[in-house]
Amino acid sequence: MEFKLPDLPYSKDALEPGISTMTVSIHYDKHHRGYMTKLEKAIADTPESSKSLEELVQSTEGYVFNQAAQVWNHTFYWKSMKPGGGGKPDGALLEALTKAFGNYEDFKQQFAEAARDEFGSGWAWLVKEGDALRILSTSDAENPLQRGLVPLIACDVWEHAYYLDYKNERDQYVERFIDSLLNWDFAQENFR
Ligand code: MN3
Repeated sequence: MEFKLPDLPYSKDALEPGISTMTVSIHYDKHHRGYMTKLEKAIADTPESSKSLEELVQSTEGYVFNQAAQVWNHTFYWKSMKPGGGGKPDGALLEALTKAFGNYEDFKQQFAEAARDEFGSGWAWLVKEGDALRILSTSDAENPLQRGLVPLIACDVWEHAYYLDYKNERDQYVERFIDSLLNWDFAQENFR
């Protein structure tokens, strides 16, 4: 199947001041698009080229998996943020969050810790396992779909996601992600 890099769900300057136009531009145009280009090249004229992106993520390993999962993860990451995001979810999602973590503040702290403490490059996720929510961190391109989990939110903690704006201060980036960018509407869609 033919892949197309999805458009960003907002303009490149829309996440300012949390994430700069420069970071979004490089991250989307160079990194995200770069994974797509490498994936297309790697699977051209192979049986893999007839699979969907989700199928590739769940059935490949090594180089092809890394490119496919990074395409999928980044598309999910862009949707996990919105201008003027943050705040608390409501309804059933808030109930599930409270059940899993005690309260919103404890969720926030645990998510921030998972994002901060992931050693090297990787991702922090809010996922659904059965009916319960949990926080997961993964290395490199690893992805919750591989483990049969339902991702609700992804935070990219590769250095390219924050280094231009926050230098080595990953925790400041993560705090901004949670407090003013996190798209609870998207989490709610995935929670159903
Ligand atoms: Mn990235």
